[in-house]
Amino acid sequence: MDMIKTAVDSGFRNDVISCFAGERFAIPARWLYDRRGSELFEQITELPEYYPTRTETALLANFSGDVGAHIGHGRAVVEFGSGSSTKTPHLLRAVAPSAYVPIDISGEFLSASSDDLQERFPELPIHPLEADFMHPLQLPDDVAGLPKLGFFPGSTIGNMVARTSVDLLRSMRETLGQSAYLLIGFDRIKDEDMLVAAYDDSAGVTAEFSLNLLHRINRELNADIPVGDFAHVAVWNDLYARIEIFLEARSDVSFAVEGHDVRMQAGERIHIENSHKYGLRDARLMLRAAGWSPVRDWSDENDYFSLILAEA
Ligand code: AVI
Repeated sequence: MDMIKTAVDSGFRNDVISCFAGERFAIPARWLYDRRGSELFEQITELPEYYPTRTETALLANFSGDVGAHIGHGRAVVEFGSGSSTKTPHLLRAVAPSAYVPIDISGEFLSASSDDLQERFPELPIHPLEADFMHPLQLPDDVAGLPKLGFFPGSTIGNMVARTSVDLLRSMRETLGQSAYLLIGFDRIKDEDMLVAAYDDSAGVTAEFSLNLLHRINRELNADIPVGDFAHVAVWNDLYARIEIFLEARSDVSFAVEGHDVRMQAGERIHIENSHKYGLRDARLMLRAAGWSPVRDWSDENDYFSLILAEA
C-alpha cells in the first residue's frame, strides 16, 4: 500500500502570527490536530458527554445496509478526513467497495489507520492520500474510472462556517465526479446543556485538547506562552447555532511568538473553534446549495445526529 503525499499547506506559522498581530484573536481549528491533538480527539470521542461519535457509529451499524441497497456495490469509497477510520468498517462491509481512498492531512495517523483497516479487509485495495481536502483533489489513478461514494462522517462539516461548508461540498463534488454519492454526518441542534457538556467534559479532556494548541505553538514556533494562565471556555451561540470554543487569559499575560511581543488582558479570549449544529432541513439546504441532491437520511430516535445520502 503506497501512500500518496500532496503538498500540505504549512500555514500554521502565518495563521498564528496573524492571530496575535490582528484585532481579533482567532486561530483556525485545523491546527488543533497535531499528533497529540489527534490523540486527544480520539479520547474525546469516547467520553460519556460526547454523544456524536457513538450515535453516528450506531447509525452506521444500523443503516449502512440501506445505503448499500440504495447505491449498489463496487464503488470506490473516498473518506474525507479519515482520522482513525473507526466507523468505516460498517460502511465498507455494506457497500462492498472496489477500492478505498482515505484522505487525511495527518500522514502519520493516516498510515497507522490504513494499516489497521488493511488487516481487517485484506482483499480491499487501499490508496491513502495525505492531502488537504478543502480544495478539489486528483484521486489516485487506480480509482479514476470507478464511480465514487464520498464519506464525510463525524459532523466535521460543523467545524466550518456556512460559506466554507458550501465551498467544501462543491469541491468534493468536483473531486468525486459524475454519478457520485456523498454520505455525510450532521450533528443536530439540541438542548444547550447537553451541547455545552459535550464540549466541556467533566474529565477535562476537551480542555486539554484546546490547550494543546498553545503547547503546539510553544513547541513548533519560537514561543513562551504561559499555558497555565489560560482556560478552555465553551459557549453556545444561538444566533449562529454553534458551540464556540475559546482560550481565555485568566490573568494579564505577556509572551513572545517568533519575536513578536503579545499582551493579553485577563478575560481576553482566543477563538479556536466553532462547531455548528443543524436542523435536518438546514443540512439538506446546504447540500443543495453546493449542487448535491439529498436522497435519503437516517437519524437516531432522539434526533441527536443525522446521516444524509446525497447524489451529485
Ligand atoms: C471534529 N469535530 C467534528 C469535533 C466537533 O465535535 O466539532 C471537534 C471537537 N472539538 C471539541 N470537541 C470535539
